[in-house]
Amino acid sequence: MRPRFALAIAACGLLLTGCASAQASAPAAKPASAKLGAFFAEKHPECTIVTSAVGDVTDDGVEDMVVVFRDADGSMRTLVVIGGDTPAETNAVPAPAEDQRISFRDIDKKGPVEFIVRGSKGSDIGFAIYRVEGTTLTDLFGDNMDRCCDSGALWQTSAHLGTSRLG
Ligand SMILES: [Ca+2]
Repeated sequence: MRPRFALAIAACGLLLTGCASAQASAPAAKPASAKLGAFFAEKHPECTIVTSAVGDVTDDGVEDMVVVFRDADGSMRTLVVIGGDTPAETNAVPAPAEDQRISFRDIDKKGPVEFIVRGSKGSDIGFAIYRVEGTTLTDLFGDNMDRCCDSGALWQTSAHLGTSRLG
């Protein structure tokens, strides 16, 4: 009776240990955002990331990062850092001035997944739906973005960020 009891305790301990180590190795999805965030920071030291979200928006199984950032001139923009062995990035588009939020949504039920950037400027609230095609960030639909983003001057200054791909 006694040895059996000891065996049961040992088996139980083994199970618990196994379970504990499995839990410890589970949350390991962070490196993608760290790598993509570092790529952005290195490429645009003059810009500040306001918010970002990681998801595969190019439908290749590799995580990408949607970045809302403040440019050197103080204007808000959105671009996507495309994940891969050599990261790339899309063109930048105007982003809402305040309270920016990014969410992923499969609008058309086929890849790649679309994403929504919403936000405000004062009492104006707006949003836009985007899709990445190649390295181009395409604005599919939006509402009130012209009122919650900064003025048209940003469209011109965004040209220097343009579509750029390394390698
Ligand atoms: Ca991807």
